[in-house]
Amino acid sequence: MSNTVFSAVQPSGVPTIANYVGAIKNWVNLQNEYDCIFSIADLHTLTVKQVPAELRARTLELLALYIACGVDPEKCVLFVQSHVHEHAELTWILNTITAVGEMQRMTQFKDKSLKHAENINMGLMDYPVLMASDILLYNVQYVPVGADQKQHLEIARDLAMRFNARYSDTFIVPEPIIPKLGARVMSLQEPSSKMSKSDENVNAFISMLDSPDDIIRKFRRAVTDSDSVVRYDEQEKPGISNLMTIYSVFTGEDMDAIKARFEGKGYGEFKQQVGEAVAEGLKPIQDKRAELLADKTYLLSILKTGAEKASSIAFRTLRKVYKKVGLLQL
Ligand code: ATP
Ligand code: LTN
Repeated sequence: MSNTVFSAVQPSGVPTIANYVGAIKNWVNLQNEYDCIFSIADLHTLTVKQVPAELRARTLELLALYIACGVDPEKCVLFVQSHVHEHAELTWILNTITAVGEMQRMTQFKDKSLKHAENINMGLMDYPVLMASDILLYNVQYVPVGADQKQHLEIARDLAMRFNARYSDTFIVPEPIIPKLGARVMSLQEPSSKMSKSDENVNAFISMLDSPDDIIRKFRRAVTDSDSVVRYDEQEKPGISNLMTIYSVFTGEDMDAIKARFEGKGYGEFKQQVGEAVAEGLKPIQDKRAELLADKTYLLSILKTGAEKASSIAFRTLRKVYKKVGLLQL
């Protein structure tokens, strides 16, 4: 049993509170108990068209955000996926045991193919195999992610088992850690779909960089039902339930306490309070991020150390894999 945790976020836009609540915030809680490796999945973002200079800038900005959220570079390995070439190499090997059909059935592939119909590239279809390689290279036991990544984790597990069965025991079969609260933060404008940083409607998400005024305004405009009782009910009241979840994550109050607090107060007051709690929670993160970004040398030094540590593990795993599949070693 390994004690290692791995996760990553793509530098594909400005992260939202959904990425924070569903992923990054939970990493912080794991770093004291586990050997944690957190990556910036830049290769994954290339599956959708990017502006090169922006991608480069966002990569460093995402590192600053990780640290500003409380991910400690002294405790965790932090690195950029493309700095460790073994990710792409293991992907090639795992591709040879992956069926085209199972990739075509992936929910994210189907969604993104509809959204980017002009650019349905091989990488988009192969996305889950690259993600499996990220995880399997590091002999990882746990992968903390939001609920939307569960299907990709299943693929990583299947590929680990398939490889082990075909070539003898090599990979640990990883398990997802999906938070009880906030695993699927919903859009503020359409509570039936997930909050996503690439939504065209900026009112649908709260970015980690939104100003207090924007945050409060977006929550005030959030789509809810026409009732006026603050009560958790995902089926009947998806909008309010989503706001309660966000409020709960940011204040630590449970659903019963929230319901009692807003008894008889109406939605206007509730939405205002959610906005204020989120704005207050994000302020120190935003300040810290700005401070970190002023020192690029420091950020790059973290990535250099991270790449070295990650490479030494990845190198050993890939060498073992190459040997098992029959590639001649020098
Ligand atoms: P994109 O819109 O570009 O596809 P995204 O917002 O879905 O991006 P990712 O970079 O794909 O974000 O995901 C980073 C992490 O955030 C993953 O662990 C993912 O599960 C989590 N996450 C993404 N969206 C949500 C959400 N709505 N609720 C909870 N967690 C989420
Ligand atoms: N596909 C993930 C990001 C990601 C990831 C990983 C998460 C890339 N590689 C490995 C966990 C483990 C996403 O959230 N979109």
